[in-house]
This record gives sequence, structure tokens and C-alpha cells, in this order.
Amino acid sequence: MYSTAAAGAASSPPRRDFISVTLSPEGLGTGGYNNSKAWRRRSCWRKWKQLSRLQRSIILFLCAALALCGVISYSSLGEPWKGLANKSLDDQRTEADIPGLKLANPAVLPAPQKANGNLGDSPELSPQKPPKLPHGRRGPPSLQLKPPRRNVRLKTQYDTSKVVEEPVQAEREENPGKPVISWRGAVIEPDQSPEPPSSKMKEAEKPSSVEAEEQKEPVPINERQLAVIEAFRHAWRGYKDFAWGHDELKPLSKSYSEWFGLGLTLVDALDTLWILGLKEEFEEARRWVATDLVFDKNVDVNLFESTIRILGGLLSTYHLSGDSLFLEKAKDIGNRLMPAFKTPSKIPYSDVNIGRGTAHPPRWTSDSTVAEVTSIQLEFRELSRLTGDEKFQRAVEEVMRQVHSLSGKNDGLVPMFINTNSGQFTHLGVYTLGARADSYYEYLLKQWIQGGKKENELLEDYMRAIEGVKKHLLQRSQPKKLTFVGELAHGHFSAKMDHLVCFLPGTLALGAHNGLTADHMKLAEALIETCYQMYAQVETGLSPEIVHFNLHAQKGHKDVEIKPADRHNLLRPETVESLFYMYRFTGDKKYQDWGWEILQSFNKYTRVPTGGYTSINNVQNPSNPEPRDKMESFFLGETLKYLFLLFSDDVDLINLDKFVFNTEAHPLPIWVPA
Ligand code: DMJ
Repeated sequence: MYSTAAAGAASSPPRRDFISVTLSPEGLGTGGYNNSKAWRRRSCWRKWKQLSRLQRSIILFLCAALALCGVISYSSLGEPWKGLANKSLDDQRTEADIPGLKLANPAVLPAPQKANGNLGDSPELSPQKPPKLPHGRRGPPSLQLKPPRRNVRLKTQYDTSKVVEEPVQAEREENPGKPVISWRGAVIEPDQSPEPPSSKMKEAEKPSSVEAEEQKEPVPINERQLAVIEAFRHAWRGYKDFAWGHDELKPLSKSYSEWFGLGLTLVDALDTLWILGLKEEFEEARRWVATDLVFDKNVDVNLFESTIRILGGLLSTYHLSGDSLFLEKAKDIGNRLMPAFKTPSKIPYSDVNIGRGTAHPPRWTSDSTVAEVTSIQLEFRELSRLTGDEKFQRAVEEVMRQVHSLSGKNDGLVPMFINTNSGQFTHLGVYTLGARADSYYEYLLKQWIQGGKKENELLEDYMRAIEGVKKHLLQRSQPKKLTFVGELAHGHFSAKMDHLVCFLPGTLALGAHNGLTADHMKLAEALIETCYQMYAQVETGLSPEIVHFNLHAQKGHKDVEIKPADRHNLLRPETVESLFYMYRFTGDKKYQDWGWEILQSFNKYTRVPTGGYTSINNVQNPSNPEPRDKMESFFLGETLKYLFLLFSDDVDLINLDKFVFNTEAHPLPIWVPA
């Protein structure tokens, strides 16, 4: 059967084509080569005319089909190439201008930031979408349970061994434009450069062997990760059986406690479910969020806690799953928290009634806690980026702007309280990296990373604070000479260290990974050893809430002393969090082994047979650790998540050049500078 076009072409002799050939320069006899080319064309034409109509039609049809395929593939390639062009422009703009600062890693998402790098300058915002996920994908993918591979380990900037899997890298270079889907459903974008990766990247910037290898096959879950999944399932079972939809499980009394009445444990655990690949549990939790998570409630919530756990949890789950339900819920709670900022100073109140839209400080004071008002920025800034609504970002950056220039700091160290009327620090003269100040330091660095390393005041404050820590708070214990971070009260040093301070080695390592001075990595290594000893030197292998270090050697005394009031353990994450960073950045297996010991101790002393884990009152009594009957939401949101990540050799399992964890272990994307 002929198509109309083909039939028409066949019925009238294609004279015009013939004429155009004879009038071409070749046809005018301008040289041997041209003459022979013209001759070949005439001969082709004769052959063409000798073909039957059917033969000519088939050939024409095939040519048309080929041309059509060409057009389609050109248009589908066009978009990625547009992206490549934009990306290379972005890359040129990521350089920060701090002298001596080496910038190691590119950011990954478009940021609405202006490039002037100062606090308080609200960027122009436009709504942003989460990274692309495989079509129609919802919920975590199935786990790949395979025996652990040998000879594959993390290769990092601190790693001196050279484990490079060349064939994998070669394949990556052969298919530079092909996105790869990792086992957890995230799309790993190829190197977005118009040049082949091998010619563009310097040696130090090349993807690690594990990262490259992952493009070929999923990284299998290993035995230790399986043990974490088992622990998580056990905890989840308790929560599901006795506390479903409530804030916290009371595993011994098989009941629950409420704090905000917002299903805190469930929301805090959403992204852990995703990362651990617990698909069914994730779907079930998602259904609860869809139908039962309602913020229109006459309830007082703590601004900081609900931001880091609920808003942070919803935002990161949105990014991992691509499910807009979580963004809608995040917007809702974000809007309801905004009344907290309506204070005379714009330093937010600690508490908000999310149903009534009113806010207030605690009953006994008009102060807020410094860590609380300065550790909500990652979440509110991200909410602005996603929604295009600047108000969230403006509110939290105003806090940072004020704190940046306040007096009362001591070499970058901040007091613990700030007044919501005056906007000034109160209770001056006491400095700690523990409770009430801790995450101020963490968020200085992390905001700087989130924003594409351009906001120089954040970095300056961070660098100054770490110098302050070194100058005023660092000491060494006896007999093991452990480096620890103490406290300063009106000029008097106290050898007291909260377990909370153990976030610091991880943060220091993250800074070093992002190009800050190698000193920070050295300090991180010393401090994580101390944090580990806070577990290892205790009878149950679990750290107490607070330790006091011995500054003078005494016969029969360890480095760590524990006071009766401080010997509880709340299943906190800070040490395993730092172990995770240290392993990611050094590849040193001892950090995994230390984390493994800690998991064993949690299992031995805090696991409740009927489901769930409990905080305990006495880490020094293995025969009776005195269970407290409470499982904090951060055990699922943070502790088990960091343990799972610590045991993984997959640097793309929450790639630290693409995500920054909030202080509740919820990963948020790093922005690409605009
Ligand atoms: C968590 O809510 C967060 O990590 C916070 O920054 C500190 N306290 C708990 C965990 O210990």
C-alpha cells in the first residue's frame, strides 16, 4: 500500500532534483574529484529510476521513518543539554571568597539566594520541586539482601588507600549523560558537564569508587545494617501495638505519652522508614499522615522541637519520596508556627498554640533558649525555597542577623539565653556546647553548607566559635588524656561534658570535608575517641547524660566520673551521629566497630521484649539499669538512622555533598547558588 505522499513522488518524475544536481559546482566540471562526485550522483539517479514504484516507495518510507526518529531523539536530548549549560554557569558562581578556604564539593539544588553572602538579605524565592524520582515511585524500594561484597570500602579525601574500581569508572565515562537509579529510589545524576568527566574533573574531585560502582548495581545491605533494621522493626512494633498515632511509646506500661499530640514518633521516623527500605511500614505511616495528622488543634507546641522533628521530618520525607502530601503538611505546620516570631524583638517565643495562632514564652521568663531560636533555620529556609514564600526565611534569618552582632559573646561562644523583648543575651558569662547552646554552633556550619557556602557571616561565626572552644573549653583528662569540651561559668572552668556535646566531632568533620582547616578534623578525631570512651568506660557500655572528667590522675580512677543525678541514658544519638560522619569521611572501620558495640549495649540493656526500647536511669548498674518506660522519638528519627548509615559503605546513601542533616537527622537538600 502506498501512502499519498509516496505515490505522488513516484508518479511525477523528480526532474527538479536532477536539475539541481547538474547546476551544482560539481556539475560544472571544476576538478577531477568534483567531476567524479557528479558522475556518481548521476549514476545513482539512473539506478533510482530503474527501481520499481514499490521499491522507491519503500525506500522513501524508510527514509521518512529514520528522519522522524532523528527528530524525536534530538528533542529528548535537548533538555539535559540545557541543564548542562545552566549547571556549568552555576559552578562558576559557587566560589566563596573567604581567603584560604578550599571549597571541595558542589551543591546540588537551585537556590534562591542572592550572591551577596550576608545575613538578613532575603533571597528572591521561587517554588522548587524535589529531585526527580523514578516515574510513579512511592514509598521506599525493596531491599536488596545480598551477601556483603569484599574489597569494597569507602574512599574519601582522608583515605590514603587507593581502592579504585577502574572498569566501573570507565563505564561511567562511556555513559556520562545517563542518570542512574539507586536502590533506595533516588536518582543519581550524572556529571553535568559538557565535557567528559575524565577530562574535566581533577583527581581529588572524581567520584569515589563506591559511588561509581553503585551505578552498576545496588549496594547490598550488610549484616550490621540488617541488625539495625531488626532493632527498628522491634521498636516500631512496640509503637504500633501500644502507641500508634501518639507522641511517644511507654514500652513497659504498654501505653503512650503525649507531648504535642501530633504523632511525634511516627512523623520523626518517616524518613528512617524510607532509608531503611521498610516499604509496608512506610505506606502505613503515610496513610496515618494523610488521614490523621491534623495541625488545627488547640495545643501548645515548642517551636524548636516541632520544627526540627515535625517540619524537618516532613520536608525530608517529601524530598526522599517525592510525595506532595508531605510538603502540604510541612506548609501547614510551618504557617502555624509563624506567630512565634511576633515578639517585640523578633526573637521568637519558645511556645506556639498552633490552633489559636498565639505564642508565648515559658511561664517563668520572657527568655528563649539560644540553641532553640538559632536551630530552626535550615527547615524554615527550605520551606521558603520550596513554596516561594519568603516569610519563613526572612523570619529565621532576622534571628541570625541579630545574634551575629550581639554583645556578650566570648570569642564566638554564646550565652544560653536570649530575651524576646530586648533581643539581648541574658545570664551572661556561662558558656557550654551542651544543652541550650549546642545546635547554635551546628547550624552556623550547616546553614552555610545548605546555602552553597556563600553566607560568609555564618562561616565567620562558626570559625570564631571553634577557636573559642579551643581557647576556653578544651582540656585533657587523666589518666588516658582524653580531649574533652568542658564548660565555663564566670571565668571558672568545669570539667563537665553533656552527652549532647558529642554532636561536635561530626560537625567538625563535616566542616573539614567542606574545605575548612584540617585542624578541625584532628580535633574531631580526638573528641570522637572521648565520646566513645563515655560508653566504653561505663558498666553497661552506655553513656550517661553527663560526665565529669578527671583532670588529675588518681589511683583507681577512670577518666570519666558519673554523678548519681546524671547516670541516665535517653537513647540519644549524638555519638553514633558523629561516628557516622567520621566513618564517611575517613573510611576507618574502627568507627563502625564502636557503633556496633553501642548497638549491642542498647539491645542488651534498653530493649523491651514486648516491643520498643526504653531510656534507663542507671547506666552503671548492668543487673538493674532501671528502665524509665519511655522511648524518645529521636531513637527512631536519629539513633537508629545514624547507625544504619554508619554501617553502610554506600556514600550515596544520603550523599553528604547533596544533603545536610538537620539537628534531628532529617536530611535536607543542599542548594546550588543562584
Ligand atoms: C534531638 O532532639 C536533637 O538532636 C537535638 O538537637 C538535641 N536533642 C535531641 C537528641 O538528643
